[in-house]
Amino acid sequence: MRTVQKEKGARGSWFLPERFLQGLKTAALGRNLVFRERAGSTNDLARELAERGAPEGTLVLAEVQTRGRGRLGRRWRSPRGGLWFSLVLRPGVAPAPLSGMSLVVACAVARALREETGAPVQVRWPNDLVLQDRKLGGILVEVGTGWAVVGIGINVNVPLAKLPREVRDTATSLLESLGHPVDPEALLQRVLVELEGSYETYQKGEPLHQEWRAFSSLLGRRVKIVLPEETFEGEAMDIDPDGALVVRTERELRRVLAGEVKVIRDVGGEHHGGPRD
Ligand code: BT5
Repeated sequence: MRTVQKEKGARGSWFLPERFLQGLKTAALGRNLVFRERAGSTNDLARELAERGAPEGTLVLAEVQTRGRGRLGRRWRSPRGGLWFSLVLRPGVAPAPLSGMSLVVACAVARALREETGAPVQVRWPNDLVLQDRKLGGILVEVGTGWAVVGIGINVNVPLAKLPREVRDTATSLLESLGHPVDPEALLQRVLVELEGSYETYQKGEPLHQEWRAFSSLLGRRVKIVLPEETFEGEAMDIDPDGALVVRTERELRRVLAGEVKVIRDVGGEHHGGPRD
């Protein structure tokens, strides 16, 4: 069943729910749709809906978020021009480590962006979408009893000037990188199709780590890992089937399941932006 919920008086938006649904080629993702021109955080809305029994695939989309969230309570800037949305999922299996789930989503989104725009989007473990090491988007996975909410933010037609300086220095958008605007509706449709495919594979327990490796912006590079209690450096060697980043330090191989990664430039020789394999 297709359901569209749109707030009263919504107008002047690029997003037309009926047209979007007509062109959507998924079985479940996005079929139940909540659209807001302005929301606090689509993840908050989706969590409430999930708690109240919203079906799997429910999509919450906002044109602008006033309280967009990143991980660990960080802010996610969400001006007009971006794609800011969340999906309610109901994984049949106990949710695997969040890094695994983030990677499934991040790679599916990267694949969709590459196919729609040709931009060589990569995934910076565990949840960033990057273009030439600049942050193009991010994934925020949150889980509760019987549900997972996957939040996806993509700087599509966002001029960098619309982002605060501290973000501008490390961010990019498709508009900035390609030099022209991209159709956000077609992009969203494609993201949902790619995501549905990857989610099915993930649900069946089939391996996806070959793709995680291929899309990674980190492998073969010197990185600094920041954990709550310690920080260490090493070479990013691999992403294993659980979604852990394998880092070779001077003494040992370490598996990192969650944490922050910084690429260290100009250390250990050249810097290369492309995937290794
Ligand atoms: C993320 O967190 O990258 C996850 C972002 C998820 C956003 C989506 S939008 C739809 C849904 N609803 C929400 O409320 N959230 C999700 P993290 O790895 O913690 O990165 C956060 C950091 O990215 C911030 O501290 C800034 O440095 C930077 N940042 C903030 N806004 C940005 C933007 N628009 N583009 C690039 N970088 C940004």
